[in-house]
Amino acid sequence: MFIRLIPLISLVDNSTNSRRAKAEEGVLSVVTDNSSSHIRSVLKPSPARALEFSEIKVQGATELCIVEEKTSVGKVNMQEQKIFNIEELTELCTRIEETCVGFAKFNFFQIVDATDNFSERRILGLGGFGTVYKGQLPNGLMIAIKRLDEHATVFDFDSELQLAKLQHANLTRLLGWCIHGKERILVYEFMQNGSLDHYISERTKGQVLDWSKRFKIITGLTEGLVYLHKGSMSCLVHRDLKPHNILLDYNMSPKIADFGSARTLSSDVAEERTSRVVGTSGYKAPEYASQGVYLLKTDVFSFGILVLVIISGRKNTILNKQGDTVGDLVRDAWHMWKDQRLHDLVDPLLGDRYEVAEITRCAQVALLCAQEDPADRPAMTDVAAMLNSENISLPMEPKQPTALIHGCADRDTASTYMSQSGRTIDITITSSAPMSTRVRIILDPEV
Ligand SMILES: *[C@@H]1O[C@H](CO)[C@@H](O)[C@H](O)[C@H]1NC(C)=O
Ligand SMILES: *[C@@H]1O[C@H](CO)[C@@H](O)[C@H](O)[C@H]1NC(C)=O
Ligand SMILES: *[C@@H]1O[C@H](CO)[C@@H](O)[C@H](O)[C@H]1NC(C)=O
Ligand SMILES: *[C@@H]1O[C@H](CO)[C@@H](O)[C@H](O)[C@H]1NC(C)=O
Ligand SMILES: CC(=O)N[C@H]1CO[C@H](CO)[C@@H](O)[C@@H]1O
Repeated sequence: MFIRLIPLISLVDNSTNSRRAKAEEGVLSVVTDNSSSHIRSVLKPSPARALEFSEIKVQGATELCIVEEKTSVGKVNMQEQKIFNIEELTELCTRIEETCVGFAKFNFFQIVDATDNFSERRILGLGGFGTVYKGQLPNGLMIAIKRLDEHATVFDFDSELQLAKLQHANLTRLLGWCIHGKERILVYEFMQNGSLDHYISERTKGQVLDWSKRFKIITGLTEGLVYLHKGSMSCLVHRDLKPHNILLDYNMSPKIADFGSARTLSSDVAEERTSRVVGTSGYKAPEYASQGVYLLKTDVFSFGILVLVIISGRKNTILNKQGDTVGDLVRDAWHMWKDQRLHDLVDPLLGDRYEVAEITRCAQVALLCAQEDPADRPAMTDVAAMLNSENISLPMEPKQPTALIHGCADRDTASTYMSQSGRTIDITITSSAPMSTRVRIILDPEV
């Protein structure tokens, strides 16, 4: 037997060039680095042992992470293990093309022309699973082209395709697809004003966003999410809402983008569980970050954080070592609300040029959304109603986030999710270190 190790995704700070996944007990030892796409390594004593290893050590994390009760990983969506197959994908795209107006097949040469043969000067950004280029069609229309890299799984492509069926002014439009040899490409409408991230992280640009623009972004996002959760035929949970995934058009109207992590739920109260926790620290809801559980309320949490970030211009930092689940921005905002000094939360760039009633209302609603227990969070339809209401008092009050554990230097929390199907084992390792590593091990019969 051989083991093939393929890094599916690795979000690592740049200083960590090589990561190490090592099973103790001398069963298996594999080292990956930045250059390898896959490594073959001989598996020692018996193949069955490999499936038993329970301890994984990651360089950079100080503690061993224990894979607990790996049989109880919950209801894992089997589609997540699907192996990429080009014919199947082409068939799927063709089928969607037939039913979705405005979704079309692009010729590969059209794409090459539109991007000057994927010129570096055209790169808009690097996403989780590929590179995004700016392109122009012969008729002048500007487009954004996402070229998936070889590590992207069929599922990453599949999830994005869900967007083809959705049409709403506050979601980006998926215009088409192209599969050519190994190339998997998606074509989107182009957004002139880039992502919200730029305006939040670059303080000089933040000046551009006055309160009325920020308020418009908040209400636009609300509308987009109401549609995503309820308005379309299915209940779709985005799972990775953050400023980077909010694009702004020429009017500074927001559009939700990047559906690579989106999942369809069977109903608006359904809960699912995954072994592949994606999403971004500071925006991930506690139930999702710690247990891989996601439901519509998981997006509501991220929305709450987004609103607090838009109001304050601050980041939400999770203090993992002290048992923090919601982040420092939420804690601070809650105390300001309690002490009736929400004005302290407001981005200094806004000066006093804002509507006190509007900002207070947005902050209160955001705090309701960013509560630890999903059951306490309002649904997006309620959020929309609360934001639209003139009434100052809200029907509920946000609960205080649980206290941090002070004193004892808490162990670094690290968690590992493992799921197994047939010949593949997927492992997700999350730790408080600024990295998260996902590996897939495929067992090949000896040749
Ligand atoms: C991997 O990292 C090393 C050390 O930083 C660097 O010298 C090397 O060029 C990198 N390899 C690739 C393929 O990026
Ligand atoms: C585009 O670039 C690739 C590699 O960079 C090259 O092989 C190919 O010939 C180029 N195609 C055109 C049409 O210029
Ligand atoms: C947004 O885009 C429009 C059109 O391209 C441009 O006129 C405007 O200055 C941009 N706004 C910002 C804040 O960059
Ligand atoms: C405002 O909301 C409070 C609490 O829900 C309610 O008691 C009150 O009647 C509402 N006022 C108006 C004018 O709707
Ligand atoms: C359909 C819809 O609700 N579109 C909204 C998207 O967001 C902008 C900006 O907030 C609104 O003006 C649109 O009405």
